[in-house]
Amino acid sequence: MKKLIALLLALVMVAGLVACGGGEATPTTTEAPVENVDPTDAPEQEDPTDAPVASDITYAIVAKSEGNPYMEKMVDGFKEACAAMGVGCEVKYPATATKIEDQIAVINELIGQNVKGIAIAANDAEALSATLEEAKAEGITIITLDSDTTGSQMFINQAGIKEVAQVLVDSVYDMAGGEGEFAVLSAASTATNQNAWIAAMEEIIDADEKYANLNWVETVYGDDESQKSTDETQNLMNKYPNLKVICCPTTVGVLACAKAVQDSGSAIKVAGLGLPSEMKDYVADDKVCPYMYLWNPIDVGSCAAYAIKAIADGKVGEVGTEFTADNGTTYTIMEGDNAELQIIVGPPFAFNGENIAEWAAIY
Ligand code: RAM
Repeated sequence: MKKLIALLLALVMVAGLVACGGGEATPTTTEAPVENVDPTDAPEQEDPTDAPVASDITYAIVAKSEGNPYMEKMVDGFKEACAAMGVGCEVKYPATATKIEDQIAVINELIGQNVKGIAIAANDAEALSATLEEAKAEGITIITLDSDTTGSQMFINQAGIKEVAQVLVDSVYDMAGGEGEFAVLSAASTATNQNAWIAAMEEIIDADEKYANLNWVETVYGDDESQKSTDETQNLMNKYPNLKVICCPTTVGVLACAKAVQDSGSAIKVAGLGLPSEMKDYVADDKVCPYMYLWNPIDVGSCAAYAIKAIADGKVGEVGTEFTADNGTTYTIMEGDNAELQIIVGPPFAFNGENIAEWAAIY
Protein backbone atom coordinates (compact mmCIF):
# COMPACT_ATOMS: atom_id res chain seq x y z
CA MET A 1 0.00 0.00 0.00
CA LYS A 2 2.82 2.35 0.97
CA LYS A 3 4.45 1.65 -2.37
CA LEU A 4 1.23 2.35 -4.29
CA ILE A 5 0.82 5.66 -2.48
CA ALA A 6 4.45 6.49 -3.20
CA LEU A 7 3.96 5.69 -6.86
CA LEU A 8 0.82 7.78 -7.13
CA LEU A 9 2.56 10.62 -5.35
CA ALA A 10 5.51 10.37 -7.68
CA LEU A 11 3.16 10.61 -10.69
CA VAL A 12 1.40 13.58 -9.19
CA MET A 13 4.73 15.21 -8.46
CA VAL A 14 5.85 14.86 -12.07
CA ALA A 15 2.65 16.61 -13.15
CA GLY A 16 3.07 19.05 -10.26
CA LEU A 17 6.53 20.13 -11.33
CA VAL A 18 5.06 21.15 -14.66
CA ALA A 19 2.22 22.90 -12.92
CA CYS A 20 4.03 25.19 -10.52
CA GLY A 21 4.32 28.08 -12.95
CA GLY A 22 1.46 30.32 -11.86
CA GLY A 23 -0.22 32.76 -14.22
CA GLU A 24 -1.65 30.55 -16.96
CA ALA A 25 -4.16 27.85 -16.09
CA THR A 26 -1.97 25.05 -14.82
CA PRO A 27 -2.14 21.41 -15.84
CA THR A 28 -2.44 19.63 -12.49
CA THR A 29 -5.35 21.74 -11.44
CA THR A 30 -7.11 22.01 -14.76
CA GLU A 31 -6.39 18.88 -16.76
CA ALA A 32 -7.54 15.35 -16.18
CA PRO A 33 -5.72 13.61 -13.35
CA VAL A 34 -3.28 10.81 -14.04
CA GLU A 35 -4.93 7.50 -14.81
CA ASN A 36 -5.45 5.13 -11.94
CA VAL A 37 -2.54 2.74 -11.84
CA ASP A 38 -3.00 -0.99 -11.52
CA PRO A 39 -0.72 -1.83 -8.57
CA THR A 40 0.18 -5.20 -10.12
CA ASP A 41 1.60 -3.42 -13.21
CA ALA A 42 3.66 -1.00 -11.19
CA PRO A 43 7.42 -1.51 -10.93
CA GLU A 44 8.76 -1.96 -7.40
CA GLN A 45 9.68 1.49 -6.10
CA GLU A 46 11.18 2.71 -2.88
CA ASP A 47 9.48 5.61 -1.14
CA PRO A 48 11.74 8.50 -2.27
CA THR A 49 11.38 10.25 1.09
CA ASP A 50 13.01 7.20 2.75
CA ALA A 51 16.17 7.67 0.66
CA PRO A 52 19.28 8.75 2.57
CA VAL A 53 20.00 12.48 2.31
CA ALA A 54 23.50 13.42 1.20
CA SER A 55 23.55 17.05 2.31
CA ASP A 56 23.50 18.36 5.87
CA ILE A 57 20.94 20.99 4.86
CA THR A 58 17.45 20.58 6.28
CA TYR A 59 14.27 22.46 5.35
CA ALA A 60 11.27 22.42 7.66
CA ILE A 61 7.56 22.76 7.10
CA VAL A 62 5.19 23.96 9.83
CA ALA A 63 1.52 23.14 9.29
CA LYS A 64 -1.49 24.96 10.73
CA SER A 65 -2.59 21.94 12.74
CA GLU A 66 -2.33 18.18 12.99
CA GLY A 67 -4.97 15.75 11.72
CA ASN A 68 -6.02 17.90 8.76
CA PRO A 69 -5.70 15.82 5.55
CA TYR A 70 -5.23 19.00 3.47
CA MET A 71 -2.16 19.89 5.54
CA GLU A 72 -0.88 16.32 5.21
CA LYS A 73 -1.06 16.51 1.38
CA MET A 74 0.82 19.80 1.45
CA VAL A 75 3.47 18.20 3.67
CA ASP A 76 3.73 15.26 1.24
CA GLY A 77 4.55 17.66 -1.61
CA PHE A 78 7.15 19.46 0.48
CA LYS A 79 8.81 16.19 1.51
CA GLU A 80 8.93 14.93 -2.07
CA ALA A 81 10.57 18.14 -3.30
CA CYS A 82 13.14 18.07 -0.47
CA ALA A 83 13.97 14.47 -1.40
CA ALA A 84 14.33 15.44 -5.08
CA MET A 85 16.72 18.27 -4.12
CA GLY A 86 18.69 16.04 -1.75
CA VAL A 87 17.98 18.09 1.37
CA GLY A 88 16.64 16.81 4.67
CA CYS A 89 13.07 17.50 5.72
CA GLU A 90 11.59 18.21 9.13
CA VAL A 91 7.81 18.30 9.62
CA LYS A 92 6.20 20.11 12.55
CA TYR A 93 2.59 20.35 13.66
CA PRO A 94 1.70 22.87 16.39
CA ALA A 95 -0.41 21.60 19.29
CA THR A 96 -3.36 23.82 18.24
CA ALA A 97 -4.39 26.06 15.34
CA THR A 98 -5.83 28.65 17.67
CA LYS A 99 -2.98 29.48 20.09
CA ILE A 100 -0.19 31.26 18.27
CA GLU A 101 2.26 30.37 21.09
CA ASP A 102 2.16 26.83 19.72
CA GLN A 103 3.58 27.85 16.34
CA ILE A 104 6.07 30.19 18.04
CA ALA A 105 7.33 27.27 20.14
CA VAL A 106 7.77 25.14 17.03
CA ILE A 107 9.78 27.86 15.23
CA ASN A 108 12.04 28.29 18.26
CA GLU A 109 12.62 24.55 18.25
CA LEU A 110 13.57 24.68 14.57
CA ILE A 111 15.99 27.55 15.15
CA GLY A 112 17.69 25.31 17.73
CA GLN A 113 17.86 22.49 15.18
CA ASN A 114 19.80 24.66 12.71
CA VAL A 115 17.45 24.15 9.81
CA LYS A 116 18.27 26.28 6.76
CA GLY A 117 14.74 27.10 5.66
CA ILE A 118 11.23 27.14 7.13
CA ALA A 119 7.93 27.10 5.24
CA ILE A 120 5.04 27.91 7.54
CA ALA A 121 1.26 27.98 7.12
CA ALA A 122 0.72 30.82 9.57
CA ASN A 123 -2.05 30.79 12.14
CA ASP A 124 -1.90 34.58 12.57
CA ALA A 125 -1.10 37.45 10.20
CA GLU A 126 1.27 39.27 12.55
CA ALA A 127 1.92 37.53 15.85
CA LEU A 128 4.74 35.37 14.46
CA SER A 129 6.79 38.28 13.07
CA ALA A 130 9.22 38.75 15.96
CA THR A 131 10.09 35.04 16.12
CA LEU A 132 10.47 34.86 12.35
CA GLU A 133 12.81 37.88 12.46
CA GLU A 134 14.94 35.99 15.00
CA ALA A 135 15.01 32.98 12.68
CA LYS A 136 16.06 35.14 9.72
CA ALA A 137 18.80 36.72 11.86
CA GLU A 138 20.15 33.17 12.27
CA GLY A 139 20.36 32.88 8.48
CA ILE A 140 17.21 30.80 8.05
CA THR A 141 15.16 31.45 4.89
CA ILE A 142 11.54 32.01 5.88
CA ILE A 143 8.61 31.57 3.56
CA THR A 144 4.88 31.16 4.05
CA LEU A 145 2.56 28.80 2.23
CA ASP A 146 -1.22 28.44 2.42
CA SER A 147 -1.60 31.16 5.06
CA ASP A 148 0.60 34.26 5.14
CA THR A 149 2.25 36.40 7.82
CA THR A 150 4.50 39.42 8.08
CA GLY A 151 8.11 38.39 8.64
CA SER A 152 7.96 36.00 5.68
CA GLN A 153 10.25 36.60 2.72
CA MET A 154 7.83 35.08 0.22
CA PHE A 155 4.27 33.77 0.29
CA ILE A 156 3.52 30.71 -1.83
CA ASN A 157 -0.05 31.68 -2.61
CA GLN A 158 -2.08 28.63 -3.67
CA ALA A 159 -4.39 30.74 -5.84
CA GLY A 160 -4.97 34.50 -6.00
CA ILE A 161 -7.04 35.86 -3.10
CA LYS A 162 -9.49 37.69 -5.39
CA GLU A 163 -9.83 34.64 -7.64
CA VAL A 164 -10.74 32.42 -4.69
CA ALA A 165 -13.16 35.02 -3.28
CA GLN A 166 -14.83 35.44 -6.69
CA VAL A 167 -15.56 31.72 -7.14
CA LEU A 168 -16.92 31.55 -3.59
CA VAL A 169 -19.23 34.55 -4.08
CA ASP A 170 -20.40 33.21 -7.43
CA SER A 171 -21.09 29.78 -5.90
CA VAL A 172 -23.24 31.38 -3.20
CA TYR A 173 -25.06 33.54 -5.76
CA ASP A 174 -25.75 30.57 -7.99
CA MET A 175 -26.76 28.12 -5.25
CA ALA A 176 -29.03 30.74 -3.58
CA GLY A 177 -30.73 31.52 -6.90
CA GLY A 178 -29.41 35.11 -6.80
CA GLU A 179 -31.06 36.18 -3.54
CA GLY A 180 -31.59 35.31 0.10
CA GLU A 181 -29.64 34.44 3.21
CA PHE A 182 -26.23 32.83 3.38
CA ALA A 183 -23.62 32.34 6.10
CA VAL A 184 -19.91 31.62 6.14
CA LEU A 185 -18.37 28.85 8.24
CA SER A 186 -14.65 29.57 8.42
CA ALA A 187 -11.59 28.02 10.09
CA ALA A 188 -9.84 29.77 13.03
CA SER A 189 -10.78 33.43 13.47
CA THR A 190 -7.10 34.43 13.13
CA ALA A 191 -6.40 32.32 10.01
CA THR A 192 -4.84 34.71 7.52
CA ASN A 193 -5.90 32.88 4.36
CA GLN A 194 -9.57 32.51 5.32
CA ASN A 195 -9.70 36.10 6.59
CA ALA A 196 -8.20 37.40 3.35
CA TRP A 197 -10.73 35.42 1.26
CA ILE A 198 -13.63 36.62 3.44
CA ALA A 199 -12.53 40.27 3.22
CA ALA A 200 -12.22 39.95 -0.57
CA MET A 201 -15.71 38.36 -0.73
CA GLU A 202 -17.10 41.39 1.11
CA GLU A 203 -15.45 43.75 -1.37
CA ILE A 204 -16.75 41.81 -4.37
CA ILE A 205 -20.31 41.78 -3.00
CA ASP A 206 -20.24 45.50 -2.09
CA ALA A 207 -18.86 46.50 -5.48
CA ASP A 208 -21.47 44.84 -7.69
CA GLU A 209 -25.25 45.45 -7.74
CA LYS A 210 -25.64 41.89 -9.01
CA TYR A 211 -25.13 40.66 -5.45
CA ALA A 212 -27.40 43.26 -3.78
CA ASN A 213 -30.10 40.71 -2.92
CA LEU A 214 -27.75 38.36 -1.11
CA ASN A 215 -27.97 38.69 2.66
CA TRP A 216 -24.76 37.59 4.47
CA VAL A 217 -26.23 36.87 7.91
CA GLU A 218 -23.18 35.74 9.89
CA THR A 219 -19.62 34.39 9.80
CA VAL A 220 -18.83 31.64 12.32
CA TYR A 221 -15.60 29.79 13.10
CA GLY A 222 -15.11 26.03 13.36
CA ASP A 223 -11.34 26.35 14.05
CA ASP A 224 -10.60 23.61 11.47
CA GLU A 225 -11.95 21.13 14.03
CA SER A 226 -14.57 18.71 12.83
CA GLN A 227 -16.81 18.73 15.93
CA LYS A 228 -16.74 22.51 16.36
CA SER A 229 -17.54 22.94 12.64
CA THR A 230 -20.48 20.52 12.99
CA ASP A 231 -21.77 22.38 16.05
CA GLU A 232 -21.47 25.74 14.30
CA THR A 233 -23.37 24.37 11.29
CA GLN A 234 -26.18 23.16 13.53
CA ASN A 235 -26.32 26.54 15.29
CA LEU A 236 -26.64 28.30 11.93
CA MET A 237 -29.44 25.97 10.81
CA ASN A 238 -31.35 26.58 14.05
CA LYS A 239 -30.80 30.31 14.10
CA TYR A 240 -31.64 31.07 10.45
CA PRO A 241 -34.62 29.01 9.22
CA ASN A 242 -34.47 30.78 5.82
CA LEU A 243 -30.78 30.12 5.27
CA LYS A 244 -30.12 29.05 1.67
CA VAL A 245 -26.37 28.51 1.51
CA ILE A 246 -23.46 27.93 3.89
CA CYS A 247 -20.12 28.81 2.33
CA CYS A 248 -17.07 27.11 3.90
CA PRO A 249 -13.62 28.30 2.75
CA THR A 250 -11.96 25.44 4.63
CA THR A 251 -11.67 21.75 3.77
CA VAL A 252 -12.32 20.69 7.37
CA GLY A 253 -15.33 22.99 7.66
CA VAL A 254 -16.92 22.09 4.33
CA LEU A 255 -16.81 18.36 5.10
CA ALA A 256 -18.35 18.75 8.57
CA CYS A 257 -20.95 21.18 7.22
CA ALA A 258 -21.94 18.99 4.25
CA LYS A 259 -22.41 16.01 6.54
CA ALA A 260 -24.41 17.95 9.14
CA VAL A 261 -26.68 19.51 6.51
CA GLN A 262 -27.21 16.20 4.69
CA ASP A 263 -27.93 14.32 7.95
CA SER A 264 -30.50 16.97 8.93
CA GLY A 265 -32.38 16.61 5.63
CA SER A 266 -32.27 20.39 5.15
CA ALA A 267 -32.49 21.96 1.67
CA ILE A 268 -29.52 24.23 2.42
CA LYS A 269 -26.72 24.06 -0.14
CA VAL A 270 -23.07 23.95 0.85
CA ALA A 271 -20.41 25.83 -1.14
CA GLY A 272 -16.69 26.17 -0.50
CA LEU A 273 -13.22 24.70 -0.72
CA GLY A 274 -12.97 20.95 -0.24
CA LEU A 275 -10.64 18.00 -0.73
CA PRO A 276 -12.16 15.71 -3.39
CA SER A 277 -11.07 12.59 -1.45
CA GLU A 278 -13.10 13.73 1.56
CA MET A 279 -16.06 15.25 -0.30
CA LYS A 280 -16.74 12.66 -3.01
CA ASP A 281 -19.99 11.44 -1.41
CA TYR A 282 -21.40 14.95 -1.06
CA VAL A 283 -20.61 16.56 -4.42
CA ALA A 284 -23.06 16.31 -7.37
CA ASP A 285 -25.86 18.40 -8.86
CA ASP A 286 -28.50 16.62 -6.77
CA LYS A 287 -26.45 16.48 -3.57
CA VAL A 288 -25.86 18.89 -0.71
CA CYS A 289 -22.80 20.41 -2.45
CA PRO A 290 -23.42 20.76 -6.21
CA TYR A 291 -19.82 21.78 -6.81
CA MET A 292 -16.81 23.11 -4.91
CA TYR A 293 -13.32 24.42 -5.55
CA LEU A 294 -9.72 23.76 -4.55
CA TRP A 295 -6.22 23.46 -6.00
CA ASN A 296 -3.56 20.80 -5.64
CA PRO A 297 -2.16 20.98 -2.07
CA ILE A 298 0.69 18.64 -3.07
CA ASP A 299 1.84 21.23 -5.63
CA VAL A 300 1.68 23.99 -3.03
CA GLY A 301 3.98 22.07 -0.67
CA SER A 302 6.39 21.18 -3.45
CA CYS A 303 6.59 24.77 -4.75
CA ALA A 304 7.39 25.95 -1.22
CA ALA A 305 10.44 23.73 -0.91
CA TYR A 306 11.77 24.81 -4.32
CA ALA A 307 11.15 28.46 -3.45
CA ILE A 308 13.24 28.17 -0.26
CA LYS A 309 16.18 26.93 -2.32
CA ALA A 310 15.73 29.64 -4.96
CA ILE A 311 15.81 32.34 -2.27
CA ALA A 312 18.78 30.76 -0.49
CA ASP A 313 20.61 30.53 -3.83
CA GLY A 314 20.02 34.25 -4.45
CA LYS A 315 17.89 33.60 -7.53
CA VAL A 316 14.97 35.75 -6.38
CA GLY A 317 15.12 39.43 -7.35
CA GLU A 318 12.74 42.37 -7.42
CA VAL A 319 8.97 42.51 -7.87
CA GLY A 320 8.13 42.14 -11.56
CA THR A 321 11.13 39.96 -12.37
CA GLU A 322 11.13 36.20 -12.81
CA PHE A 323 13.17 33.36 -11.43
CA THR A 324 13.51 29.75 -12.43
CA ALA A 325 13.47 27.31 -9.53
CA ASP A 326 15.28 23.96 -9.47
CA ASN A 327 12.09 22.25 -10.64
CA GLY A 328 12.60 24.02 -13.98
CA THR A 329 9.58 26.28 -13.52
CA THR A 330 9.70 30.04 -13.99
CA TYR A 331 7.76 32.17 -11.54
CA THR A 332 6.80 35.83 -11.67
CA ILE A 333 7.59 37.67 -8.47
CA MET A 334 4.79 39.82 -7.13
CA GLU A 335 4.50 42.11 -4.15
CA GLY A 336 3.23 40.33 -1.05
CA ASP A 337 0.36 41.45 1.19
CA ASN A 338 1.96 40.27 4.44
CA ALA A 339 5.15 38.63 3.18
CA GLU A 340 7.62 40.80 1.27
CA LEU A 341 6.98 38.93 -2.00
CA GLN A 342 4.60 36.31 -3.34
CA ILE A 343 4.12 33.86 -6.18
CA ILE A 344 0.82 32.28 -7.22
CA VAL A 345 0.76 28.54 -7.82
CA GLY A 346 -2.37 28.31 -9.99
CA PRO A 347 -6.08 29.10 -10.30
CA PRO A 348 -8.85 27.49 -8.21
CA PHE A 349 -10.34 24.45 -9.94
CA ALA A 350 -14.00 23.33 -9.87
CA PHE A 351 -14.98 19.82 -8.78
CA ASN A 352 -18.44 18.54 -9.63
CA GLY A 353 -20.35 15.27 -9.91
CA GLU A 354 -18.61 14.53 -13.22
CA ASN A 355 -14.97 14.80 -12.16
CA ILE A 356 -14.92 14.32 -8.38
CA ALA A 357 -14.28 10.55 -8.40
CA GLU A 358 -11.19 10.87 -10.59
CA TRP A 359 -9.67 13.57 -8.43
CA ALA A 360 -10.62 11.83 -5.18
CA ALA A 361 -8.02 9.19 -6.06
CA ILE A 362 -5.29 11.84 -6.04
CA TYR A 363 -6.00 14.29 -3.20
C1 RAM B 1 -8.17 23.91 5.41
C2 RAM B 1 -7.14 24.84 5.98
C3 RAM B 1 -6.22 25.37 4.90
C4 RAM B 1 -6.99 25.86 3.70
C5 RAM B 1 -7.89 24.79 3.17
C6 RAM B 1 -8.71 25.27 2.00
O1 RAM B 1 -7.63 22.66 5.20
O2 RAM B 1 -7.77 25.88 6.64
O3 RAM B 1 -5.47 26.42 5.43
O4 RAM B 1 -6.13 26.30 2.70
O5 RAM B 1 -8.76 24.39 4.22
